[in-house]
Amino acid sequence: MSKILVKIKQYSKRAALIASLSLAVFMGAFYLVNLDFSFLTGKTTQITGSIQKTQTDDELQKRIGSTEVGSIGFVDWARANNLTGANIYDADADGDGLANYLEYTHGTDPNNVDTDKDGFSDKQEIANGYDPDAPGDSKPMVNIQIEKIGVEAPMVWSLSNDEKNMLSELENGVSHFFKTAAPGQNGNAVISGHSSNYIWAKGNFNHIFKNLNDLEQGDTIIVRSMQKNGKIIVNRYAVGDKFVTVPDDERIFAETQNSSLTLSTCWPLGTNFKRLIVKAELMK
Ligand SMILES: [Ca+2]
Ligand SMILES: [Ca+2]
Ligand SMILES: [Ca+2]
Repeated sequence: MSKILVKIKQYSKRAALIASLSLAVFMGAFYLVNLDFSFLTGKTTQITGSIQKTQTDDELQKRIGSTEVGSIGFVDWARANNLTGANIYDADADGDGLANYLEYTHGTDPNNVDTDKDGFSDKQEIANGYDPDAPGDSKPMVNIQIEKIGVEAPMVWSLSNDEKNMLSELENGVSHFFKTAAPGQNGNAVISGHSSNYIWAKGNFNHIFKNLNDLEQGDTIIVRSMQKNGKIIVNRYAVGDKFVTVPDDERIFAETQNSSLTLSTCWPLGTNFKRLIVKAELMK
């Protein structure tokens, strides 16, 4: 091997060593500056800081009552959306009728009247139980939980008052009466569930409300709505009245100013002569 070739080999070895050392120093510096491995894992963080807070701050809590949302904090969200001004919670930046704090709660765009661009404003969708961040007639997935009586069931949105339809819906959970208020909205949300059924009846929810009569004033009912954008809106209701009545008692569907919940089941157990009704109010 000529002397020149040996020298070239030595140089390239040194160059490779310098290159790897520089890369190591660069990676180290990059890590120190970013303190973040997301460039390795491919994960990106949209807004640094209080990601995935489960509790909203006190000011927001006053407005949303018992509702909880898992999300970034309101302040970070407001900053990311360029919301400024004194009345930042109650202001309505895009004029769609939905105050900023409600846009935050539902994960909608506070600077856009119609987040999912389906022709219906964010406010119209929420007031009618539709998912404001999923186009068309998509509704959030809703689940009802009443720990005291062991209830944990999906809520099926009825598309009509047809009894046959409702019976088939009750195979998949509890049933939300057509055109009654959406959970969490102002008005009366009416939900029915089986207390008993024929032993050959299909489905896993044939006795879901069999212990409804054990509920007492002040007991908690939790209704969770899950939007397509991942927002889970948790509404807590406190039990008020409870009574047994005929199926067409107008008190069952009576409208309310505030957000209320009416649970209905056939009564006495094993019959469908009467209804056991439990009324609850959204906790503030
Ligand atoms: Ca708005
Ligand atoms: Ca909006
Ligand atoms: Ca819309």
